[in-house]
Amino acid sequence: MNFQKLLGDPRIRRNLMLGALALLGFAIAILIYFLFLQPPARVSAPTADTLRTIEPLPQHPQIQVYMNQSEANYYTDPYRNKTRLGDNIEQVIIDAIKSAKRSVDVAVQEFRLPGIAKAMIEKRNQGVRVRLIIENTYNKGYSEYTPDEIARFTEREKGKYEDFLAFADLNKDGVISREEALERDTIPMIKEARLDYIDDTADGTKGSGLMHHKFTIVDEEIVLTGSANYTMSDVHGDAGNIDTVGNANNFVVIKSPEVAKYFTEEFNIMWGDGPGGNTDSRFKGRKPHRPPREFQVGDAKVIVKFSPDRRSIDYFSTSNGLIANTLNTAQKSIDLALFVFAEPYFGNLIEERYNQGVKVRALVERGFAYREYATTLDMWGLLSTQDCKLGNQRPWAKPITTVGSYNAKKGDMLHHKFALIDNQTVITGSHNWSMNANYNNDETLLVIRHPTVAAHYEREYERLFANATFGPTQKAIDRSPKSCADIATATRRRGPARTTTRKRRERLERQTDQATAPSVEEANPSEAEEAE
Ligand SMILES: [Ca+2]
Ligand SMILES: [Ca+2]
Repeated sequence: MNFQKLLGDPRIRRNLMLGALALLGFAIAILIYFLFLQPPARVSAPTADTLRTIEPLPQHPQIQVYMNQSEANYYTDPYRNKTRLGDNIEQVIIDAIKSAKRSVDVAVQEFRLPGIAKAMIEKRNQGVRVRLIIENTYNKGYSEYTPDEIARFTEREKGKYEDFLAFADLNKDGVISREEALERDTIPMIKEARLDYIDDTADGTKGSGLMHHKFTIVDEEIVLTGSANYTMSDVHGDAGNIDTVGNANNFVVIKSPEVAKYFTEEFNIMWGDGPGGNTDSRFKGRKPHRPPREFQVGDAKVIVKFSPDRRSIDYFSTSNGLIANTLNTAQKSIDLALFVFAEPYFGNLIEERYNQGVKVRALVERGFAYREYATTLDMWGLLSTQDCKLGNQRPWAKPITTVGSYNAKKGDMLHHKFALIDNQTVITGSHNWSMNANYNNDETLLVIRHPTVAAHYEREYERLFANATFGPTQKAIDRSPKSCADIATATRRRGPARTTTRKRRERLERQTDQATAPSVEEANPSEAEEAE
């Protein structure tokens, strides 16, 4: 039987044809699989399915809490397209703005999130009254700097500028076009849209001190506030560093017309008659003193205090006084998660509570925890320069081991300003635990009493505490003053702090209060005297 003869047989020919077709179909199927169906070879970011999440906690009906590093939720950051654990604080703000029927008032130190800017512009275009107050230091879009100005940037500013380029240069040609600026640079965006906004020079001053608020009011019914500025680094993470997930921040949404009206009052004092017109805006010490105001929000208590106060005001009527009074109520536990801790008087109070059997834990951003002025030093039994300066000179007699710093991802910081007392009461807001916040800046301080609200802070605290480093660094020990007399001598040799120029003092103050902690190594000894 030869081959020719085989092919001549119609049955065999048909079988061969069928076999070839089957082979061809199989080949096509494999081709389709490889071209279209195969999962991507490089899994660059975790997907929602691969992220480990824990059960979300119940929310209080009128006071919702969000944490941008929460492990009970995940989202995809719309700018870096990174899927990560956390609550999307920007989206919470956008959704609230989109729900507005009458008004949107935003007072935020630094405003750089385009999604929020777009939502505000859209609302304004629909006829809703939209107003914005920012800190004058940030009243310039990065795309608005001239090459000369960029060349004069400090290292830190250069870093921020690089992040902006990574964020805004959408077609990666090394240049920020007008179109790109209007997509990613909020200040040109709001100028182009002619959105009503002012900064803290609207009172006719040069804007000394910080307009440090971080709140949004919608329809004078809902207040959204917390520790986060409206920036990539405080909310999602740096554009130039995909590994970052944003500084650890907390955020609350309070649905209460009474609370919202009180925030609107604060906003209106700063706003005056708005852009142009009279210089009737009032910021910082020009605002009237208002003692803490207590509100009943459902079954929760909320105390609101706006900083700053003049130094002539009785300490216990100031924001720091409210913190002190609240710390004094502690019966079981005090947990601190603070960006800055430079208030030795709180150190004394907490030590007294500790001596009464209250459990004390403190986590401070590592860029500030080991500074000479930090109250963490006091808790470690070391003298701090701030302690000396206030004539306190009282480091803890029995130093504790539960004081340290949170090991944030490189590039991220602990930016909270919260305390949790007896797992029932939360102190939070924009107000850093410093004299500077109390006397120089526009700040929000909140005290919230409710277990459902407190549970969110407790969970966040345990997360932070599980990934922390405790005790002072050797450098901090070496550098801490051995006696306050040493500091007085050193100060005389250098010349008193008061002789520094106002400009320099303001710069140092800003360094202390912004989300810009230089590394411990960079700490400038002369900064210590100015740390308040
Ligand atoms: Ca470009
Ligand atoms: Ca200012």
